[in-house]
Amino acid sequence: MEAAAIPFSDTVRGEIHGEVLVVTIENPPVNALSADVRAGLVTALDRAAGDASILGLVITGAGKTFIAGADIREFGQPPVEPILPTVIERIEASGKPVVAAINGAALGGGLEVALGCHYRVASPAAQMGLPEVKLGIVPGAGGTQRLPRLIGIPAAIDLIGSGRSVKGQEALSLGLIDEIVDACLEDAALAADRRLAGQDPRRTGHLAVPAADNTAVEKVKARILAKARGQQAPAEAIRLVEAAARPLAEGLADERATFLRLRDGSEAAALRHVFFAERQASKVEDLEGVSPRPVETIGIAGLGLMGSGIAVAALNAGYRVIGLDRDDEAAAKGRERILDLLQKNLSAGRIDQTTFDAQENRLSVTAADGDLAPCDLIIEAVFDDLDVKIDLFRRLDKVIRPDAILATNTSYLNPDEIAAATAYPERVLGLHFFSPAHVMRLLEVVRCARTAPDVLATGLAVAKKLRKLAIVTGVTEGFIGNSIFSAYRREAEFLLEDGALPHEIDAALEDYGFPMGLFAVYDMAGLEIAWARRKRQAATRDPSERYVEIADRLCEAGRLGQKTGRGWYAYPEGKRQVDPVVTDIIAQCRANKGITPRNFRADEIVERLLAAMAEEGQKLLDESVAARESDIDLVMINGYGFPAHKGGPMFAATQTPR
Ligand code: 3H9
Repeated sequence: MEAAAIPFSDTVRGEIHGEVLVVTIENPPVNALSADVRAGLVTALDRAAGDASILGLVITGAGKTFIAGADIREFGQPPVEPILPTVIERIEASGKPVVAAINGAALGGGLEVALGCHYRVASPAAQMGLPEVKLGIVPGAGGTQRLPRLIGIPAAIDLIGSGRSVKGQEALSLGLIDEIVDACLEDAALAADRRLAGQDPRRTGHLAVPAADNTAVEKVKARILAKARGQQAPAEAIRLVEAAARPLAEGLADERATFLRLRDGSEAAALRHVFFAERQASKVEDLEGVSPRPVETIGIAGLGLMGSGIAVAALNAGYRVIGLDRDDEAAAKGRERILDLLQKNLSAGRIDQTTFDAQENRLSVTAADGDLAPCDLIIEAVFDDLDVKIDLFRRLDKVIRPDAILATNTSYLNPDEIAAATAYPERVLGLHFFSPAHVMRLLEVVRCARTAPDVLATGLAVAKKLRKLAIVTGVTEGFIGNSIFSAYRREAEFLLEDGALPHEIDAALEDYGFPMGLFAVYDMAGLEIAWARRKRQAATRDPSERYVEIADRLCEAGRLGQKTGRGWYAYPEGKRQVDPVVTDIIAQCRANKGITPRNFRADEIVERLLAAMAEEGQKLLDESVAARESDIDLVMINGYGFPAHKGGPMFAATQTPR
């Protein structure tokens, strides 16, 4: 018999089903654990404890989320009672069984609530994890102490240290949940509650931490710490998990103190900025109420490295793909390259054979422009030359439907010029992918002067389906990312001339959190493309502007990077090493200009590079190329290795007194 809903707070309600109290959290959009939710849960527990007719409880979430965790917006504010650890202790201490019915994402504090429950049932697609390290914190409501009791120390270090989440089947094999339920989750939770009623509840916090194999612990620790690049939270999370075998109260107190300290620190502030920046980025001016055009088939012109990466991203997202290249042989090679990448996904277990077969069936290649006629969107990834691109767009203009969209993947050319050469410039936009396009998350979506709003909206909708982080940019040379990268590069070269050496600059950057210093990146990518560009630009360069010749001298000496065995560094046996020859070339260039070198501290190096980036960023904002500071931060973090835990160059500029 259905009972009327009992309100426990504005966001928590109960319903009595037989002798079980089903407690539902309804706090849209993601059931975050606001003060009202926490208060509602305590009221529900009080009600169950005081009502002899209630034998057990079920906790679940309304909508598609169980609980997304603590309310991140509350982090900057004074804590409001009851705090989450207290709520979870109350759940765990309940004499009546509490079952978590995990209907969707159970993340952070949400999973900690589930860990406090005595039994967990989950739907197969439910996403479970403790992603706190991604916010620069450790779990603060028992996660580091209860999870290892349930799944063991190595698996807990893996989940908490990486912040990755798992779905139903993996959660079941880890022992994180007790049951996966395909059909009615609530019925299964009610049944579990009835089974458990009257027994002493199995309290996670009272379980012994399973003995761990030391080698397994060290292996997973090394993996997590290598990725953490000096961030505090993963190391602290590991420390707390490793010490979980001590008395629960002691572990919880340590965890809470660590959580509070990290929450109020600079890394957490930066990562919170990134979290909200990502949500903000999808809100684009002038697009409210504009519907994207339907896209099912994507044409990709140019099946080189970039084009095949885009094709794989599109196939992964379920699109039909028609690849175009200049002749049958190039098209066949392109198809092979795409299939190779798909095969790698299959071998790595990222897709199964059925998906591989379906993707292969959705792919065709051609050398005839006319075969692109069925496409809803065509992305070109041909050689970055204006004439080549204009010629292609003019040809395509004639064969595709009038409502089909043309996107250019140019990095440096002016897409307005490409658009102007077509019959319908309003259907042209830029989709600037980063290589490898099936891996890199960033996508600059370029709004050209005449791009129609629904064309831009379509670009964004496709980006979302491709699971890319789309950042809208206006037209300027190099858009947001390469403009800022150029300023950064220029400043690094000024630093070289002024007295810093490549390895000193790289060490400062790597210490700051970049995965690789700038000069090491140059060597990896090869120096010749930029050299060719500099030679092309030489005639039009403003002679009054400071120009650093060191890179030219290196290239002239045949030092084109790692593939020639030497560049900014030497690479004996593949190992990066300072090369005195380079130091001499730099000294010579300084002497030619009469520059007396000075020493730079690492923090001075970083400060100068950050200032150059922030200044260029400000220019992009002033020119309305970028809509907001946080968009610039996201571009640099996701496309250029800027450390997320520093928040991006614009955020960092507001944090570091200069
Ligand atoms: C934690 O739990 C600490 C505890 O250990 C200790 C406590 C003592 N709070 O992502 P979406 C907003 S730390 C506040 O676009 P989706 C988001 O800003 C927390 N707001 O949806 C957006 O707002 P708007 C650990 C939040 O469907 C809207 O919800 N938990 C929170 O693509 C929709 O978000 C996490 O880190 C929050 N916790 O994905 C999980 N979460 O519309 C973070 C979201 O105004 N959340 N919002 O822009 C997620 O991963 C995704 O939101 C989720 C849904 C997968 C749940």
